Amino acid sequence: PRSGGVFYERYHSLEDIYYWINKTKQDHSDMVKVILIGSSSEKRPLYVLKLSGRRDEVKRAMWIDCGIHAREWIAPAFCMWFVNYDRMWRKNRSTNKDSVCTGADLNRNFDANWCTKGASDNPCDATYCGEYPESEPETQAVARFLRSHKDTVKLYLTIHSYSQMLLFPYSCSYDEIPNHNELLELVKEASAKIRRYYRNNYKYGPGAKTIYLAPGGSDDWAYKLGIKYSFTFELQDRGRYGFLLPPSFIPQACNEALLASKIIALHVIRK
Ligand code: ING
Ligand code: ZN
Repeated sequence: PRSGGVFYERYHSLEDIYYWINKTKQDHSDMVKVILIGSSSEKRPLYVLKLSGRRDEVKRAMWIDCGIHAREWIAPAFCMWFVNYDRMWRKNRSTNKDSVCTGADLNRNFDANWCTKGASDNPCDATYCGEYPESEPETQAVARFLRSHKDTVKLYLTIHSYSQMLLFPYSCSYDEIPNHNELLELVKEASAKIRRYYRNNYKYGPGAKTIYLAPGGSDDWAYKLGIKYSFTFELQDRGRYGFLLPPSFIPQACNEALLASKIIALHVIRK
């Protein structure tokens, strides 16, 4: 049981629903297609929203129509509710005051150029930065622990998926870190070894340039805390399965990350 916000708890005019269809298509262009299948007797367009997890490849489908009978208002409300129900959750589950939307993006909630370009201050967005830096209990727990162990922790790794990348600071700005070349050499070597041993390609480089500008991330924060070896690994794959990586891929994905971890850890030990 879930609510997508007040919008989904109301009945809407046809005009609003057309607007919503268009917005949904734009916000989720990888999963939602809009198909015009005809027009009503009053010449208004009839649309199908085609939802698919994996880019379009249709094997088995399910049809839902809502509102064949005009006075049954709850029916179209359900169709919108259904489309909005999204199991691909990213954020934590905190409740936001002044908003019905749930969660903050923990990887935008750290104190590293917090909530600047690349994060959102809207609680309904996937990259919502939270109310203030470390406003979230999960962020705070990690930050507190690392602060109290910052002299012993020499290497920080944070693991995400997907896209196959080995990243290092900064993501929160285009500035180069003082030991840029050293970290670049490390991820370059790791990427080359992964290619050789596992025949798989990993991109590498500073976050902002390699993936996108993203303030408030944990690796940038750890770096600024003084941990000079700080990395984000983006594991398999490159988009074929995306977040829904089949279990049969687990061994190779983990071995690739293990190889990269070893190379980096060995370097840190020898320093
Ligand atoms: N990617 C990261 C994200 O939080 C990132 C990219 C890396 C941001 C390092 C900030 C710092 O957007 C995923 N897949 O979550
Ligand atoms: Zn992530």
